[in-house]
Amino acid sequence: MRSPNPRVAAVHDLSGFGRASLTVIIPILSTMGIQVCPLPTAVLSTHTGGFDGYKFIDLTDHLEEYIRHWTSLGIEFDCIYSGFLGSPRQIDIISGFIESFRRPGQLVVIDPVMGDDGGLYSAVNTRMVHQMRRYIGLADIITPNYTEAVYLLDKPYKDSVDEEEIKEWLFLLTEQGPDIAIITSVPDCKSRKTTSVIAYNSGDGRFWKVKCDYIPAGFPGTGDGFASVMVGSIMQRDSLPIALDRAVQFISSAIRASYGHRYPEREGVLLERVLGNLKMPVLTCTYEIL
Ligand code: PXL
Repeated sequence: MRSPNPRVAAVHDLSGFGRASLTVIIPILSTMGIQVCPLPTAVLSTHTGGFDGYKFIDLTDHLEEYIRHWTSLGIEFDCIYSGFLGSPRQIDIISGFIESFRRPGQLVVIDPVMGDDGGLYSAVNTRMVHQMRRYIGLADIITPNYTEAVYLLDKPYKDSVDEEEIKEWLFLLTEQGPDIAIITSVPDCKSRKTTSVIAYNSGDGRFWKVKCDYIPAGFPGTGDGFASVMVGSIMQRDSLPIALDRAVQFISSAIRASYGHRYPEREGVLLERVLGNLKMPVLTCTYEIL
């Protein structure tokens, strides 16, 4: 007999300060009624976006034993959700984990966390980018931001991009294996005031778009928040466009709740103030079909 709540294996780092990765993912998914089982890839004193001298404890050498224990217990997961990985070797180890813990009806979501604003995070190197291109083939859903999509597809980074070009990129990403590709923070070529999330489901050939108001702030961890709401929403059996709307609306509300206060952006959004929104139904949807 299994406990009734959906269960997710969350393969991410734990950053002690700054609201990113597991400190964002666990509260969001727990609020959405999902049991989170962390498989920590690294422990950091802070995330790497804006703090100098952070302590980085790489857990690569411990992962296989950790996974062996889970195997011996026969634990089953309804979803495997992978994000920031601490070394290129972890990609091989976690690929093996996904293959051996696969079960029918399970969802595999890979957020290929590598960078933002045109560059790679300081803990990510080009070897990881190359491995990531292969790794995303194991996923049902991938959620790169615009910068990560550029790196995955080896495209030049531009400040704005045509919608038709993004559709082509999404198609190319799904050709690498995932059924659904979602690109976040897509800059709008017509307006500096909006960005978009654009998604493609290769199963039915449909493209979806949700526009977001652009707020001139760069809070780290919002990509983790977006992907977590997507995971929670899909596990609650929402459709793809509804899940996109819920995730965009949640992150927008978190940014708006934070932006009016004056504190360092590197501390992330004031998640604690908006978590309750996840309990409410989506009343207005803004998604478009492209
Ligand atoms: O939010 C993505 C992320 C995850 N993990 C670590 C990070 C970042 C972004 O900066 O530094 C350690």
